[in-house]
Amino acid sequence: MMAPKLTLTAALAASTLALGASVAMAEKWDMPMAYSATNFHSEMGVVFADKVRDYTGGDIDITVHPGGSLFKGGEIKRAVQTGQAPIGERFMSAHANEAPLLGWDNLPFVATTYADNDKLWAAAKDKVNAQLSDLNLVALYTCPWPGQGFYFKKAVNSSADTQGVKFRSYNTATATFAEALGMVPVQVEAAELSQALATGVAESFISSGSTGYDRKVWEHLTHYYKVNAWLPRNYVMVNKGVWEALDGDTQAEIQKAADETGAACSAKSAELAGWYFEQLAENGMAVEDAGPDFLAELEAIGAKMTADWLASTGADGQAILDAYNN
Ligand code: PCA
Repeated sequence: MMAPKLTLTAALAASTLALGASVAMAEKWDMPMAYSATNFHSEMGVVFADKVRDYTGGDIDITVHPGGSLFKGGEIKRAVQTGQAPIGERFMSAHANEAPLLGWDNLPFVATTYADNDKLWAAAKDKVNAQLSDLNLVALYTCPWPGQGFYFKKAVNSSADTQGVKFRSYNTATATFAEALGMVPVQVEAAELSQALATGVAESFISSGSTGYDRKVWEHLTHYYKVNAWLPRNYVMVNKGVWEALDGDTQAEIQKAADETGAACSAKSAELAGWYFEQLAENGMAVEDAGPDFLAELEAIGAKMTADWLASTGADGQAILDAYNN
């Protein structure tokens, strides 16, 4: 009677081991994203998840949660830092209040084309990654929004027209910009933007044509000025501990998925930029270049903002701009 019992115990132990091993192999990762499901950033998040599943042979199974549905935009970075979520996506310069270097892509009129934005990222990347590492994060890929311009519910020719206007900001830099124009900033997530415009909490904002289109802002606003002040980036970040616990092959497979998705996302952004303007115009908005007086004021404010950023980032910020300008 001893032999069968031993065999049974051994068989049980073996199947438990096998079960344990397969559970450990297929890791399920929830990935909170801040912007709407139909936005290209979110669609590319799904492309990334599919590639990761494919390249890792199903070992890493990512579920995308767009629109701030799992964590609100403003909570995603902390969720990933603390490991509440292993991976997530967020607007990088939203974190510049905590780490000024992360505002590298929010410098007005410094890099206003996709090619220049790429060049600036190449100059900033190592320092930004070091900063993210200090925050317990690893960036897998970044992806630019189209150029940023101003939305209003009236024609605006200069700061004489912007005094006292309630302005939706998306980070500290845009709040500073608004204040310099005499506006009154309030920070609102893109996911809550339509509501803020509908209730009069905000009556102006700076963003791409993409977010204006996503949020159907023609229901509340009338004018878009294509200032093209900067092309800010979203980034997909993973918790550093989670990343370092992966074996090298799995890291390489995920990074390959990330590199391909980042390139495809950037190309998609460039491809859609003009199309968004057409949609705003078709829905009745005046889509125009900023007039010379307004533009001159924006450039003067922008130069001061870049100087402030350099003051807050010291030698690192200067090294990024020097590398970019060379
Ligand atoms: N859309 C995002 C960030 C930049 C952009 O174009 C937003 O307005 O929140």
